[in-house]
Amino acid sequence: LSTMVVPGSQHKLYHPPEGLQKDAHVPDFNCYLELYKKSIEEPDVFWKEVASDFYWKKPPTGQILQYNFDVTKGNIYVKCMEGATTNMCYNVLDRNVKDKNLGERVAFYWEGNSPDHREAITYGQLLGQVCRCSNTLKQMGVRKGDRVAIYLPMIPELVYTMLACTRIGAVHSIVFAGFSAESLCERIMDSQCSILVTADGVYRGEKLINLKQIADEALEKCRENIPVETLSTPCRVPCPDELRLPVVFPVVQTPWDAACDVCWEEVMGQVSEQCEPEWLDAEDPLFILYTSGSTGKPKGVLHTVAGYLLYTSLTFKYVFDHQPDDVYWCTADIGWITGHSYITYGPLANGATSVLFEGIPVHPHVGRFWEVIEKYRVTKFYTAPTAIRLLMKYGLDPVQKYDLSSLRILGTVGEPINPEAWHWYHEVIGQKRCPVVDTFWQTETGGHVLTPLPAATPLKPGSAVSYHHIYTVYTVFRGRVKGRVKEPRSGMLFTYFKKFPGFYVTGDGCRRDKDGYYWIAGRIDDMINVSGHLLSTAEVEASLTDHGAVAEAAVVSRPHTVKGECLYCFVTLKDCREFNRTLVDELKRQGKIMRRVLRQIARNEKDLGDLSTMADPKVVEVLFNHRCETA
Ligand code: 6R9
Repeated sequence: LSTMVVPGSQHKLYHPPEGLQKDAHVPDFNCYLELYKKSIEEPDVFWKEVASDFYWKKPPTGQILQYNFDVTKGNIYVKCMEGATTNMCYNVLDRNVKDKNLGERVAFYWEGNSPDHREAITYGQLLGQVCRCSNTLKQMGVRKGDRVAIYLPMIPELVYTMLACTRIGAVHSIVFAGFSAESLCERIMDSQCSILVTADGVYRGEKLINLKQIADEALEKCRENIPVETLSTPCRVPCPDELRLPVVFPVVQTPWDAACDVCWEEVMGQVSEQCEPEWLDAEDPLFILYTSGSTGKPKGVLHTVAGYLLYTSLTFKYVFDHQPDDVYWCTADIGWITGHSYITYGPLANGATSVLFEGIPVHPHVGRFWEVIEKYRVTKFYTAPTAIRLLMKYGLDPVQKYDLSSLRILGTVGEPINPEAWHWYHEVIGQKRCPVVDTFWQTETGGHVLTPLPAATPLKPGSAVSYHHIYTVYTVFRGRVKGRVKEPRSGMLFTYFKKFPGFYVTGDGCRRDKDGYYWIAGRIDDMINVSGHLLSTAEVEASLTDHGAVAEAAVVSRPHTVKGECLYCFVTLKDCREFNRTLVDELKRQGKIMRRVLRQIARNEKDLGDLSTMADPKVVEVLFNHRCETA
């Protein structure tokens, strides 16, 4: 890789390696400029070409892209491929298996939490499993437009279920399997899901998470929150049923309620491997995913079929310069947008072979990532700066044990990457051979917004993006104004246009240097990015003030060497309370009111089960002693 210092610039430029440029989709900067020009001057021609790779049951009736981003000119809208009908699942599976003859190609190398657990799933097998799951969901009454909550760890069944939803036109709402019962319930209620798909439990590293138990708690909360009469209207009831997964690995004995629990293995065995896809309108909903909102309530982001398909497939192909012999690995969890777009939809739409990883970077040892790269000969690797900073701490030894010579492109996402981490990633992991694509984007945008292209863009370490970037393939980025982009994007949401008419506001601040490179400076709203995950300060403040001792709370961010940012909380206490270690511990746990226990106290049920997560289990006895018998 050749490097040079731009006259007048303090930053070295890292140029794309020639070897990579040879067969790249966008082999050099001029080629990029041509694409860019075409996308701006002839957007319809540009997108028609992208769309021509996919199957449309009915072609679009009008222009491929129609939009208004200017609130002063009427309602904000974006329409992509209006009038067309299609199916996401058909495009990412059937098209690959039948039209492209890729049935035998591995879609996923699944690698479990333990290195001994692995499975290779071909496109053909994936299609079969997805059809079975589709038939199962249909048998359980799920119809087009219904919402299905998915609370699963990183196991193949997660991919089967999400694709099954898209096959039958149901809208999946995936909740990260690390969220609490409260969060799960809140999301189920908000999108009025009729079914919840979960697993018994999962080991994350050495820690066991009892998912089914948490799911049961969440459903109980949901049922408490809806009026009884609603309960009698079956299709409106959140989660009357539950589809349960088998014990994937022997974990725990889970409670079982035959009245509403359904066992995955039993039902999947009884249904056919064939299922006709439901043909949907291009603008029909595809999925809902919740992201933190600055008001404190999670925000449900809805993506629609055609725009999301075109955008994730195009960005995956160009940004990771996808080639047929690649083994691609994105370490995100599918519970986040990165996993939706760049583990499931983008890669599958390109017929890619990916690693699907259930584990964590430090289990059973701190070289696990590098071991997996060697094991599957990974060529493109996509992770978060927080993971890089964590693994940097362990030095070179854990890396040098493994052969990383298969790697060709590295990527990061989720938060700004500091130059120190960038250099370590580039030198130690990429062995100075691999460009680092630092991709800036959001749940709302569905796909990359600002990013270098690996064979076309010289890089500056720590600059989130380069001077020209994929987003400008069809938008104009006005860098002078903080975090604003102009013109539409497929897969884009319809909000955030109020502040600057005609512009989408990302909520991030950014600096543009004299060479035209953008440096994302972090959020300009009340959001904090901890380990690549956005938290709303309002939400944390609300949780703190829920505690009886707290009068007021204010939460701000503080830099953290591994997590990027961490929460720094100021609280003022009510007069009678004293600040001490116990209170601090309580506040850290705040937000988990154990309603299960309170309910049992109210009902005088003495067998309370596990109280180990309570701040002070002794309080239970006190509450029992003061129970009020009369209603
Ligand atoms: C994909 C994802 C979005 C927020 C975004 C910004 C931050 C993401 C970044 C980045 C600097 C990058 N962010 N990628 N900041 N450089 N390469 O993370 O979506 O969870 O919705 O978060 O993350 O602040 O606004 P999401």
